Amino acid sequence: MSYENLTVERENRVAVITISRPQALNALNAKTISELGNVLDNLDHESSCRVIIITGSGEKSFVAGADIKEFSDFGTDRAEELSRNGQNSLFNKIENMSKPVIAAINGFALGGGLELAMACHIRYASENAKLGLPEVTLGLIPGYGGTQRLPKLVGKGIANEMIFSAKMVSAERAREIGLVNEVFTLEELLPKAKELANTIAGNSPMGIAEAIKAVNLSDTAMGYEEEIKSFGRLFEMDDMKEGVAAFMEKRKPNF
Ligand code: CO8
Repeated sequence: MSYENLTVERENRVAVITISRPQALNALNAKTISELGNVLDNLDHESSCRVIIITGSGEKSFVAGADIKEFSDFGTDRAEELSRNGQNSLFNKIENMSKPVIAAINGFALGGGLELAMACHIRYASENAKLGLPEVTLGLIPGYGGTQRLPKLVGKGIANEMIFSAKMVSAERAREIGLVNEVFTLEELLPKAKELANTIAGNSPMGIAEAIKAVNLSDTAMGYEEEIKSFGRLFEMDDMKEGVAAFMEKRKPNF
């Protein structure tokens, strides 16, 4: 299937989605959000795909935000709808995928772009990346989950500073505050993201899917119970039988 604003490449059991609207620094318009939602739905059901990487085209920008030109004349109802649809059809979907999604942040990750990266399970960045939530400079607030996910990643104090000041942080600062896991040169970014993806792809997909559910509930009262339930469910699944058998037989598991 071909998309207007994305490309999808598969390598081994890893799919790389590249957001490509270079004329707008890969800003997320409605079409791109819908295409991303569709491709993620397909990949979630594709058994040959175990890990997904999302990156931006070019060497300057991951995603420079939601497309400001598209919503500039909206009123309350349409703005709420845009925010709600985006959250449901893309941002929450990523967080709740059954397979890991890695953001490879290759430049600006601003507004909806940083919110997209924060919805992913793991973030790697290139040295030139700049990350921020500049919505208050537009008289707005983050509307794709940024007020909720940023405090969970970096704590309320730093999140407040970033949101109120609208200042961008460097990749190195983002690593210091836990907003990204690792920083690489631009050339190394995608190979390193693929290396991690391939390591993950060799592990039990059933275990990973259950781990995603449990980790996603880690800041709720249901987290411990979900962990117990997931732990139990896995004992009825093939991956656990293969993983434990491989350990006993001193061989690598074949998931
Ligand atoms: N939307 C639309 N177009 C954009 C965007 C954007 N977010 N960012 C860049 N562009 C366009 C520019 O308009 C320009 O197009 P043109 O050449 O036609 O004028 C082109 O991309 C290149 O950009 P610049 O010339 O500005 O490049 P610079 O290197 O000078 O600057 C910056 C790069 C600093 C990234 C600058 O482009 C910028 O500040 N962009 C806007 C960043 C921003 O404010 N992002 C947040 C947007 S709001 C948002 O994300 C809200 C999320 C929640 C939404 C909830 C529901 C709606």
